[in-house]
Amino acid sequence: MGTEKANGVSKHGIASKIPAEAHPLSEEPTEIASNINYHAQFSPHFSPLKFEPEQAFYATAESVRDRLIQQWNETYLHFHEANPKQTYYLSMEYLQGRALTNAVGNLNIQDAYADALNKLGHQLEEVVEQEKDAALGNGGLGRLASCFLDSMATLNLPAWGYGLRYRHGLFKQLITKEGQAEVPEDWLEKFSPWEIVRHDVVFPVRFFGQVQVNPDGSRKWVDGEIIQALAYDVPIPGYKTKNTISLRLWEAKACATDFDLFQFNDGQYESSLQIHSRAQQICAVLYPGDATEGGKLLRLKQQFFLCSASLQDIIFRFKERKEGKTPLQWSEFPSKVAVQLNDTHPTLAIPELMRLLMDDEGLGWDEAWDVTTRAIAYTNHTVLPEALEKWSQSVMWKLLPRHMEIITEIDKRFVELIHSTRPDLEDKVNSMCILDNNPQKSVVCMANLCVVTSHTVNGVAQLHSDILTSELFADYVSIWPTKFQNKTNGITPRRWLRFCNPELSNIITKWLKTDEWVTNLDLLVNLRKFADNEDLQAEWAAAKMANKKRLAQYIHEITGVSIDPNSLFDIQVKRIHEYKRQLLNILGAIYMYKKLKEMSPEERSNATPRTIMIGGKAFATYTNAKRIVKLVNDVGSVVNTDPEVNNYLKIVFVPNYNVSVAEMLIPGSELSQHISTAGMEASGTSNMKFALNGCLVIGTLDGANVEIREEIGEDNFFLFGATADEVPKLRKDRENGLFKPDPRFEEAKEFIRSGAFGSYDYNPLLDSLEGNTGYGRGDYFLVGHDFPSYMDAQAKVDEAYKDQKKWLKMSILSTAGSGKFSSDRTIAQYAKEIWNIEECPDCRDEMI
Ligand code: B1N
Repeated sequence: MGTEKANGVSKHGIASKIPAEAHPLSEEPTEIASNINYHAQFSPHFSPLKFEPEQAFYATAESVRDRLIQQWNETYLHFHEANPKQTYYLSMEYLQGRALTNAVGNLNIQDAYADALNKLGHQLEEVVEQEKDAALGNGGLGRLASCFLDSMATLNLPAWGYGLRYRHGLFKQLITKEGQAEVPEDWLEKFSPWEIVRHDVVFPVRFFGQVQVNPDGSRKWVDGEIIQALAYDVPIPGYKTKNTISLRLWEAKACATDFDLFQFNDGQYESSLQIHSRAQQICAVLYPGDATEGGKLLRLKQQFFLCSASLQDIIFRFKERKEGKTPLQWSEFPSKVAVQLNDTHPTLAIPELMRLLMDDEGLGWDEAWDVTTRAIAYTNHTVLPEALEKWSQSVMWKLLPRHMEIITEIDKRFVELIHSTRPDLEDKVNSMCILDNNPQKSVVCMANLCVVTSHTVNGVAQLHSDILTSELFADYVSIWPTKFQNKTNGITPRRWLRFCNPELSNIITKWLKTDEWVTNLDLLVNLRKFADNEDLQAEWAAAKMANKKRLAQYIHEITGVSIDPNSLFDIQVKRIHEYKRQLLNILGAIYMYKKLKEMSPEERSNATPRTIMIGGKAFATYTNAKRIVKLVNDVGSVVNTDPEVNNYLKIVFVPNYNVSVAEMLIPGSELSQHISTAGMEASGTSNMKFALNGCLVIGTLDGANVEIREEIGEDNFFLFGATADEVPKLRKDRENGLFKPDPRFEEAKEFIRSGAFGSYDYNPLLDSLEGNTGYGRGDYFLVGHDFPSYMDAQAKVDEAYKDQKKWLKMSILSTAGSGKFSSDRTIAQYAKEIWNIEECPDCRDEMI
């Protein structure tokens, strides 16, 4: 920043490396306080008579935002001049959560802002609580995108995110007597202080219309309806670096000239504004319900809107940076641009790039295909068949006729390639090609389009990537053996340890004698040698206890349930889904409850007291998931008010699980459950967050659990359940009536049937565990098979917890072994092995 230039830059114009800590902030807290005051007075959102925590939040955020904008502008200019190859991450989801703690933490100005707020009569901790979560995502996939942005910025990479500016993010979950209720979320109710509207960045996005064939044979997409994409930029600061990148979110707007003044003056108010209303629908909600045809069309429009606006912007920038320099060579595009597709949701980037290159820029097919295939890469996040996107061909022809021509041509050429080079794959063509022309279906298989086009396809954990290459995409591997990679997911250590758990962070810094672990998480391994040290263990236990108390207070405020900070805090938080098996957790809890009831008071006094917390949202139309939410709540109501056992067991449903709630729960956790049916959870990322915070994991060999167990040591992981290779045979056995349920499993189900938890009809849920065939029936998720080994593993947990010294050692080893799971490692691998981009720090002056 300007004030540091004089002492930060040597006479060669190269930055002298001033340690960031040496210059936390040039201004005095009084200067900052007056800046916050300035915003409180001159950003006229509130009455000047009030300066309550909410106003203090907005004024503080605006003050911090000014700094971000300055760095962000400088970063943009720097990239513009240096013109390095840049990555564009396309994602329909970002789960950013709150931004203030992260911003002041990354800029290393938290102490100065805390002091300044003090002078104004406020506490930073209280002020940050005023911020609403930006929840523009559903779960792991969206949160991963947000962690990636933090790492891209921190690693000084030239990289940007593109997404949509949903007016309403993920719904808010209320728990009523009937179970989950959804209410709309409203993060923009007042406004977001972090976004900058860019009236100078607007692109037209067309829908519907037809293809016009020109006399020279070239084609053009015409007519239909044009909606404007308007950019909102959210600056993303790196940790202790000046590099501040952009998350560009598109909003849909009608053109001002589309307003039919004649109709309006004629009294036809609604029809005169129709196009405005259609534009507003596009970004109205994250994931519009897709049960209806209208809902499906809207989701497809959203996807195309993101892809078209982003690619026009990328091409604009490619041209802008070339201006006045060498002549434009499209073959150079892939050496300046890497596009990463976050799952298949932005697949339409493929035909849209082809269209822009051919129809607008005049490239031939071969040239356009060469550019597209060298620029685009695809990450797969799931092997669940219902999540593999397939779009109706007829809907696509209507909405995107030119793109369907292009997809048809890609498909035709791919089929020809197989015919001409791989006759051995002839019988696989139908499952490998892009257009499924089976008249009953007639769909476009988006994953196949991604695999055929992308230069690289990756899975998100080793086991998942192995399943991709040996099963889902096995046939493509034989054509393109080097196309497939693994990139094990990661999480940002800033948000998920340094900022959410300052108590533990300070201990780590003290024992490692450095805070470099925040950007080099592998250093945590050096904690191993202190794992038996009693002083460290005592400090570790005290930090955990402080976090547990804070969590207990939160749970009491939110649910009215008192929980004992001396009990084992056992947490499972994630989207509610049958494959994630919250049902296994609650059945286990029911079994524990029943056994506790049957014990004598004497026997009971030997039990390990446990508080089981379960949280997560069920998709609004996913009936069985909602039944699970209801069951957990009903079981909790009975257990928590049962005076015979409630000193030994509490069961709490944590409502409205989101990023901010996670930041409270994870530091206070001791055991966390990652218990999906093996082979079904692509990676999981909360498993990494819990392990990093010294929480032990009970889990199956699924997703990233496999690697977590490898890293932290098998003695420090409570393993149970079938392996992924065993699953198909176990399902077959079940179909053939060969499954013999464990009596404990039968007992737990019977207890629910007996009405012990109320009169709600749980039979449909219990029935999903019975019978012998079918997805969603016949215990497809193998809850029954894994139940006995799960209960055995839980018994080991109870035993281990009794030996606190041993437990603390395991906890320390868990943190020590989590270095691999930094998203800095993941992003560095993407940068080197997929994107071929390099760090590009702005060395002209130092940030701090
Ligand atoms: O992506 C995460 C993984 O850690 C999880 O294991 C995986 O389940 C998750 C359709 C998805 N896969 N697919 C989705 C999200 C939204 C949607 O509309 C699918 N989410 C995942 C990060 O790799």
